[in-house]
Amino acid sequence: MARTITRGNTSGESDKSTITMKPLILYDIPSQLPGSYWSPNTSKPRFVLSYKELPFETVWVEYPNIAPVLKGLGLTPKKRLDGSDIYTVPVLNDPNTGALIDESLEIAAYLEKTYPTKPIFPHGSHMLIRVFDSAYLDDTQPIVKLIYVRVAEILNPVSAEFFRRTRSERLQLPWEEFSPEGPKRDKDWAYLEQGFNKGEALWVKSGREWVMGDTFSYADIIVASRLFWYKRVLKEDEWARISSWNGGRWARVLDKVQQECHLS
Ligand SMILES: N[C@@H](CCC(=O)N[C@@H](CS)C(=O)NCC(=O)O)C(=O)O
Repeated sequence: MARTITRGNTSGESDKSTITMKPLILYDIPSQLPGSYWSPNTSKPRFVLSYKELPFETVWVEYPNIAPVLKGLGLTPKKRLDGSDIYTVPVLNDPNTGALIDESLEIAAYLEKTYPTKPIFPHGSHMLIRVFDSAYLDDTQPIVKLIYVRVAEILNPVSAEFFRRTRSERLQLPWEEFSPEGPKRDKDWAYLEQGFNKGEALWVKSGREWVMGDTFSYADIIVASRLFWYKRVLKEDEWARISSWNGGRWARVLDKVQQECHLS
């Protein structure tokens, strides 16, 4: 039956359209930022849904509620390296098919298979993009501690407390020592800049617009989701620092992906 739904977007504007499918449901973590969403992992399915022009709604879940809510949905936990259980978002529920999926990459694969219009794994690139997805995380690790500090600053208090405590436990490091201003933080910035320089070298070699050359794909969403995270949670001067690298490449890359996905 046709129904009028409000399409999920981040600009705060509502785009009413009459469509014949039920909105998909994306589980995400809220923040105090305008538009709320900030997480790199949950922004990936958000980019995909928006790119494919699929209607969706968000269920906001604070950090301490992620495990009970996902358990309640019937999902099984994943295992951390130490063998303990962990539940994570994003999770996507598609009421049109009954599917319930976690892991951003599996959500992307599901959406591609179920809603193939506007492909995100074009030209048979599914397997290559899976490899790209796991390779992409490596260069950014040291700076993640500064990002965590910034994340705690934008979360709602109930999530911020949980986030600080659990990250401190997982990294076995007192929160105050995550990213003290000074030589340690400077070193992490230098490492991050090196990582971006490597990315720049690849981009220059390719000389093309997107990771796959002239064709937009999920690989661009992977790149953009991390940039988006930095832009959202870092202080203005910190994002300005990243934007100034490589002739302003990174702010441009993020802008272009956001435009392509109609997502601000
Ligand atoms: N590999 C997962 C990672 C998801 C993930 O780490 N999600 C974080 C939020 S960005 C989470 O839910 N963490 C729960 C916790 O730390 O308790 C994916 O790509 O979906």
